[in-house]
Amino acid sequence: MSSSNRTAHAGGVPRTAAGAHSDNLVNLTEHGRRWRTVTAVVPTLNERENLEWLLPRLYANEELDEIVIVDGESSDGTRELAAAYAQDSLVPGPHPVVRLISQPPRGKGAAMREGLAAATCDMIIMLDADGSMDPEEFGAFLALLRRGYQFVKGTRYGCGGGSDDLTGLRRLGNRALTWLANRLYRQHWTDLCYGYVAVHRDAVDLLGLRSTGFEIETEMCVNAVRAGLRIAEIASHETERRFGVSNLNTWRDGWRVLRTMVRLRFAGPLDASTSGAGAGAPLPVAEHLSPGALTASVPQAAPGAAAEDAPDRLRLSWRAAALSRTGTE
Ligand SMILES: Nc1nc2c(ncn2[C@@H]2O[C@H](COP(=O)(O)OP(=O)(O)O)[C@@H](O)[C@H]2O)c(=O)[nH]1
Ligand SMILES: [Mg+2]
Repeated sequence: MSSSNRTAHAGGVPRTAAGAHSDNLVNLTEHGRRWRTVTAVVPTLNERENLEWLLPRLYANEELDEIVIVDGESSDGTRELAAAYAQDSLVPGPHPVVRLISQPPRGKGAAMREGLAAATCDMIIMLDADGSMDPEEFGAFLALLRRGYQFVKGTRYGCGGGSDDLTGLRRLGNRALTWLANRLYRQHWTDLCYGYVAVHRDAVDLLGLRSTGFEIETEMCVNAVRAGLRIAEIASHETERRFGVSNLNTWRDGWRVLRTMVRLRFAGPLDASTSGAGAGAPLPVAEHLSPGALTASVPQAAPGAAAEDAPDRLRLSWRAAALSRTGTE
């Protein structure tokens, strides 16, 4: 593994890995002339109460152009709430376009792959629906993507990072798995199993993702190394899941993470020809939902975003109109 794959740690300020790829970083001044669009991908499995916290914040987030929600056939009203936002977003306005995809609950990895394949913007941010990851941190992730990194992973360790959610056992397991990943892939990561990640759309096609479960985060990280992507870590604070309980099983999913990182280390070069968010194990058939009979409605004034105060964002109006014209919703 060449040193050019070393991750740059960013507890607020990026540090290039031993100057290994600083030459490749984008000249920010020059880049500032290009407008790039952003998709948030959110997997949901019975997260209605959490979505009531998260969705208004995403909908009002000025960084976002598109929100892709991949729902695992939730039975608690998650789907209806997401569909209400998808419906509302068809009207051009100062908000992102919301797209809802439904698929059988085959695991977070399957949902993420579906969401990544559906995302249409230049940059993609992945976050959980449980309200543990704050959209206020988007700017920090995106700044590193704009700076030229292709894969930016959040870390709950180091200066500025933290977690109110990790149990002692999960903390210990994550430490051990991160240590092993660093040995196997010659990295300096501080956090392996954290799903707050941002990636350039073009790089998604190089990751060759095949996971269906929680090991997807590990697969993304190690395949980013195998694909030779420029990787950075950024400090992030994970709060407790707001409602409900985690779907993760510490022992079962820890084992899957371990197996994945070891298998991929000795799997030879990553075959880009079979790469792509939809590559690998077949995905269950997903339904791209049109917002039909709705039993939920979008709050009129999303917190922190009074519609009349919102800036005129022509690009969003254009995008919403374009997507509705092509019948994507
Ligand atoms: N669509 C879909 N989402 C899932 C599935 N399993 C978990 N998720 C979502 O993945 C995210 C992470 O799951 P979570 O239970 O919070 O795991 P933790 O953060 O590791 O404790 C949450 O937004 C879940 O709703 C699934 O089978 N299908
Ligand atoms: Mg969570």
